[in-house]
Amino acid sequence: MESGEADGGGLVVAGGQAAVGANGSVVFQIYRDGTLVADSGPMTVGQPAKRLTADLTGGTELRLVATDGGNGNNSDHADWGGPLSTCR
Ligand SMILES: [Ca+2]
Repeated sequence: MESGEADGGGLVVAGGQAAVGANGSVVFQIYRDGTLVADSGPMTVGQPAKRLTADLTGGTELRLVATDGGNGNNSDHADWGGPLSTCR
């Protein structure tokens, strides 16, 4: 996902769900200006979606990242659902 502005402070809430295949595993992360501000931890197939919340105050760039969970990308599939940002 491309960057978004959080001028003057903001909050992002996003859900993530993994993965296709028995061996699939991913990690969802939110970065504010290159700093990790939320991390789902490892997620595997069959787990319910997790909601991540991050404070974007003072940030100028938001990145939503899905990694391979540290074990390669075999069978990995990651979906971000309904990212929502708010300004205060
Ligand atoms: Ca993986």
